[in-house]
Amino acid sequence: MTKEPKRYLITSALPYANGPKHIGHLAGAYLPADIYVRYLRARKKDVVYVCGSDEHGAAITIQALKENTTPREIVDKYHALLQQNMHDLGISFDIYHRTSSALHHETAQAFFKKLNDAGLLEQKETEQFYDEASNTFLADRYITGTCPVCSYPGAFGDQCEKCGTSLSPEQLIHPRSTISGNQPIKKQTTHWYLPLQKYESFLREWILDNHAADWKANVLGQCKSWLDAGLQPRAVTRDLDWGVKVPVPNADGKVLYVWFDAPIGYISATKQWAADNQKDWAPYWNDADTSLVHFIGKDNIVFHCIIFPVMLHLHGNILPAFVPSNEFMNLEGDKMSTSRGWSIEMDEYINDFVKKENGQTMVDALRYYLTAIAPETKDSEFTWKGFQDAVNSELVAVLGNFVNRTFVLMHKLCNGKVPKLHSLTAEGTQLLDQIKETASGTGSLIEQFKFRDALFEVVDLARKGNKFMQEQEPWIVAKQTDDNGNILPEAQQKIDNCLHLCLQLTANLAILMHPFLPNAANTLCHMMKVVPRILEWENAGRADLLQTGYSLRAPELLFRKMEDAEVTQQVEKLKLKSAAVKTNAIPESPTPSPATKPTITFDDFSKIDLKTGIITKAEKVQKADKLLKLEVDLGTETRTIVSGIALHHAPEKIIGRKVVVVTNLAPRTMRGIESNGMILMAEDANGTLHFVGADVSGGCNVS
Ligand code: B3M
Ligand code: ZN
Repeated sequence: MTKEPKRYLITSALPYANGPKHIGHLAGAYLPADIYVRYLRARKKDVVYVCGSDEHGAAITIQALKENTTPREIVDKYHALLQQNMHDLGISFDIYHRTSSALHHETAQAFFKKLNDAGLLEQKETEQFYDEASNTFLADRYITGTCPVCSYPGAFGDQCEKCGTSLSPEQLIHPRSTISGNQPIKKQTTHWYLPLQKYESFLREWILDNHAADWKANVLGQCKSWLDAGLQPRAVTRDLDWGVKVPVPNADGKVLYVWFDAPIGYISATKQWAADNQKDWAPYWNDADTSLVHFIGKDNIVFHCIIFPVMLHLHGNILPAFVPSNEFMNLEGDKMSTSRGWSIEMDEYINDFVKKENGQTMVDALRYYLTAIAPETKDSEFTWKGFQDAVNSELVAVLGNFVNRTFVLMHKLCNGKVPKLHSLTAEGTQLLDQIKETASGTGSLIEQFKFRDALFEVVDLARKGNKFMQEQEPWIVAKQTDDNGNILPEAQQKIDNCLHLCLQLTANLAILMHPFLPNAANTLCHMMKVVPRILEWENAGRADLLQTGYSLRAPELLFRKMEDAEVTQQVEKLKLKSAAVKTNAIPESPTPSPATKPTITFDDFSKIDLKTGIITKAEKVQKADKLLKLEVDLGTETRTIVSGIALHHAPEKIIGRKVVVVTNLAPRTMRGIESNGMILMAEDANGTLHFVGADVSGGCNVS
């Protein structure tokens, strides 16, 4: 056993304040950290949990361009939203800070200056892509092009979001400016670099030798492939005006690279927390007896395991003890993506399930399912049906049911008081042993970051409780009565024994479920009329948590069933949302080379029903800039089709136009209009849409 550290500093990746975040983010970096932190607090450890909004970088400035506003407005708006969402879902940060704060700017500048003054950074002049139309150097998301690895046409200058490969702008095929869509030129500029290649052996020893046994395989694997590929000097500054100014003379127009300043945000958040709570922040970052743990998603591994550790090492700070990164969570068969509309935003979930019901049961339901399917070792998948099954057949049918039966029977058969334990049978002893085992097992799994398994242990304990109750069947025993209908003393003793143990088990469940399901645990405390102090972990495993004779409240609803209709409604909503994004989307930048799709068979092709048609009517759809409502004559019938071509074709100019129509696509409703077909269009390099024509009358089959 390794010695327990003196204190813990837990971080969750700072989300970009450029839009709402989805439940995949929640499952990846926030919920597991929250479970871990709640557990450590229950063990009365010295623990600080920091997070905050990442408010710099191209993610922010490009969103400002899109929303036609300033970066400041963007970060103010989304910082508030994210902070509220996290709070609503029970993520218990000790501080949720922001990187636009003065304290952060000072902290990040001092960090940079210390490295620079010590000669640990290198300054280099290089040629970089430049957009003449907007007078901007193009790095990161300011430049897009085709991914050299997977041919995705919308890859960014720092990463392809399709295949996850890290890129540099030079690697993009057909690079274009995100701002103007133009082809960039090259221009000289000076930047500061972190010479990562000098620290390869330091990293190898620290990660691959020291942590080979206690870090997760997915994290070690990524680190190893970065190291094996050979590390390169990494630019830590950018030519931008939004960000932390580079703190050296004559560096106007230069800011720190967002991935240089953002992780320092963990330090500035700790400083702010300490200032707010009259504490000293320094030992959390400088004392080797601190366990620093970064919870992140897998796309952030290189920053937290390679780059930031080198920065910390050079700056004289401690290194992370663990980086329990998760893989990704997919949604209903596809990658979760806010921009493609294929996502459940935290905000949406809160509006649909939490605010509406004015209760917390659905917060815990989400926390439960996300933990049960957490992508701890490989990608996992959220489905609404799976969510319903987990809630109905585990939370409601096992946990909720056990607690409810126990309370109902205790009120009915024991006067609403904790009955006495008269004697302990073999089954009773076994149950108490199971409680103890679960208590230590759950704790040790949490310590190993195996939250899924830990949660299964807790539910399994409730399952054992149900089994015990089923075998003891106090409701049958209660039928042994005298002539006046009073339960016989011997029978009553049996009932008392059973319910006493079930109540002690319930109290234990409250402790064990608390890190995962804090609301349900608090409701249980209320029902048991105990103060939340009972939830301290050292109490787990005890058989005397509730005093004999103590009167308890009536059972309350811990979890509610999910109806089939809710599942259908949510799946439908998801499809509509992504369809709306598709129709409204204008290409972010012109697509230079169309992506090649995989080969299909003739059978695949012949499933598509293509017919020629003639546009007979065309009008704009109200409040939808990009949509036209068309009537298309297909010879034997006329169809209404909604088409996203309004930016390219005036309605009055396309009457009489001959088109090719996919006629057997499932109908789709857009802006309240049912669209029954799709018109084939060709997109040129500038993103303009042209009709794919056929010079014949309407109604001919196309094959
Ligand atoms: N904002 C990237 C992300 O949201 C970034 C994390 C920063 S952690 C220091 O994926
Ligand atoms: Zn790619």
